[in-house]
Amino acid sequence: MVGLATAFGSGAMTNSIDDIADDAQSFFVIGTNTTENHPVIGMRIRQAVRQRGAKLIVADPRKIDLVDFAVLHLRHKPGTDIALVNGLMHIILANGWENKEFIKKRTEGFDEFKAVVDKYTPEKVSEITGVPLEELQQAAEIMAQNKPTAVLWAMGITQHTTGVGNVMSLANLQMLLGNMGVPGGGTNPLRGQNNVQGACDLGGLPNVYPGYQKVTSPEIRSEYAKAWGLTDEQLSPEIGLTATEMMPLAFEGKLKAIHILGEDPIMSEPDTNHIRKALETCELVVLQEIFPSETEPYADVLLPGASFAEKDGTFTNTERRIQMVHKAVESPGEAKPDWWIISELAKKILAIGDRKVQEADFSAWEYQDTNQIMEEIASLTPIYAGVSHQRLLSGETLQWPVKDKEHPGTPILHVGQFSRGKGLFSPIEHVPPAELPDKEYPMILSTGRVLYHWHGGQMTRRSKGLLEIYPEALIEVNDFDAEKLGLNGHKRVRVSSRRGTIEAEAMVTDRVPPGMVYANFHFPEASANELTIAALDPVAKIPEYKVCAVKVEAV
Ligand SMILES: Nc1nc2c(c(=O)[nH]1)N[C@H]1C(S)=C(S)[C@@H](COP(=O)(O)OP(=O)(O)OC[C@H]3O[C@@H](n4cnc5c(=O)[nH]c(N)nc54)[C@H](O)[C@@H]3O)O[C@H]1N2
Ligand SMILES: Nc1nc2c(c(=O)[nH]1)N[C@H]1C(S)=C(S)[C@@H](COP(=O)(O)OP(=O)(O)OC[C@H]3O[C@@H](n4cnc5c(=O)[nH]c(N)nc54)[C@H](O)[C@@H]3O)O[C@H]1N2
Ligand SMILES: [Mo]
Repeated sequence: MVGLATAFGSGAMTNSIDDIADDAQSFFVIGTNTTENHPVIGMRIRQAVRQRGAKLIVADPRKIDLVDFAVLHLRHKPGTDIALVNGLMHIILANGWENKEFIKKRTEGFDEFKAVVDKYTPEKVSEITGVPLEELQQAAEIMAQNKPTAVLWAMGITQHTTGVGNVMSLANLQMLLGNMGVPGGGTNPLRGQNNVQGACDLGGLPNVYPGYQKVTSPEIRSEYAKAWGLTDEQLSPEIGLTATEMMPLAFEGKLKAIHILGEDPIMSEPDTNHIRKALETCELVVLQEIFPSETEPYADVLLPGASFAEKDGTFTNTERRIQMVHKAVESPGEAKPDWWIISELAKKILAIGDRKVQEADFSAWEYQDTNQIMEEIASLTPIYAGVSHQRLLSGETLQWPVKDKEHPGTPILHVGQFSRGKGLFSPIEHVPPAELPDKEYPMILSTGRVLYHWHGGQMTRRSKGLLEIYPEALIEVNDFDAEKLGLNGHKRVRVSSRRGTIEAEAMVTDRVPPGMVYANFHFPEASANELTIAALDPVAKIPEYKVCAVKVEAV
């Protein structure tokens, strides 16, 4: 999955779990179902509310569990976050609650930004979002009177065609209130996969080398070419493709081979029918997996990877903390650590490739262990420059940037100064989602997770205990809609979009508002992605998993 840049640089939590939990006077939890998807952080928020009276505002179309702990639940329409946040900032400015000194000293672009926010009057915002005027006023007041506010978000903010704009709006809000670079504040995207932060940090994005260094920079390219025994020309100066751009190209027959590592696109990419055809059309599909996933039938070659419990290395968690993992059990069969498979593959490609390869190229791929890989990372990645297995093993807990071997790491980013110098305010306008309900498809589908399962469920559907608790996909339907659909007694529903149809049991609940259903993508027999739309954010290329139009019928 692609990362999202903010006004300050890389997409990462600016603050740490501890300082947020201990020092935030208020929380703005927007588009994160924290207790189900980040249970440790969810627990710390609940404790902060109960034990020291921190004020919690939840902004989520669904009545998630944290709402029980909130002083205010803003139940806005899906895909209206920019309007909502602009509205809150409008009220903050109208009351003079902004941090004038912070804005003057540490930011730029304020006037252009303010010109846009001025247009988002409470009345206009209430109309777009469906949030009552008093609640908008209350939310702005709570944030102004309980500083600092920690802003936390996850996929409810990013998985939209306006994902980048949503994130930038939240950055605007925190700069306006002067909540950056202080304990208990910050912009905090809660990262998802155990090592998605590490994967992004170390170049698992199409536009950057490790440490968010641009592939388009000739100096950076030269540095990497030298380290890897290549000429500059052997490294592409062009930005590559994201996963969501590869699939349409495979579908058109323009992308001929794909190597899928630790992803199950048949379950997790939007519009499954489209993905099936894309993988069928692709001439070579290599799948590097720990289980025969739903994508396995489309693979020409399977490369068995070792699971997290069967290898050594580091994972970087959501608060930029680099942590060691150790091999606990032997891998079954022929499974090998992913790094080993990749380096063997690289050597084979170099050997048969038509580039004039010298012996030196191979040595760049001769790793003995992950300790040696970390040494290379440190030598080429400024934010990891001081990281070593030795330091981690001696008990140091390092959060990047770790600038050198003596540097203690950085629990809070942007103290005193932003990495780009001044923080940039961005004028952001509300744009509606790509597909809204109409006569034929009158309801909104939103998709996401439940506590008991993990994405396509390859791991969690193999766990007996979890399957006992949550054995099949449930679709959340509001009581009001259930009655309209004639669901009394029956519980099965058919949900259709322009792209596909699923059938599953309904869970009749006020967790979803009227007019909206919520489905997960944990079960192949009723996966939400049969229905979702592959509309992308133009910058981050993230799909709009959180909004599409559907028809719901009782069966
Ligand atoms: N149990 C479990 N935990 C997980 C995962 C898992 O599969 N299972 N996956 C991990 C991964 S990779 C990730 S990325 C994270 C995801 O963590 P979350 O983002 O918390 O997960 P989602 O279930 O997608 O929930 C998104 C929330 O956004 C809300 N939402 C939907 N549309 C909108 C909108 O337009 N605006 C706003 N403000 N909110 C909206 C939804 O109602 C929901 O509460 O979870 C991680 N943790
Ligand atoms: N509708 C809808 N779709 C979504 C989302 C949503 O909210 N709604 N969320 C999106 C998000 S945020 C995410 S992160 C994706 C997640 O989607 P995926 O990345 O596809 O899901 P996972 O189940 O986390 O992992 C995929 C596979 O990795 C394998 N695996 C696990 N460990 C290892 C390992 O060490 N090595 C190797 N080689 N393989 C391993 C597992 O067996 C699994 O089959 O889904 C996205 N899709
Ligand atoms: Mo994710």
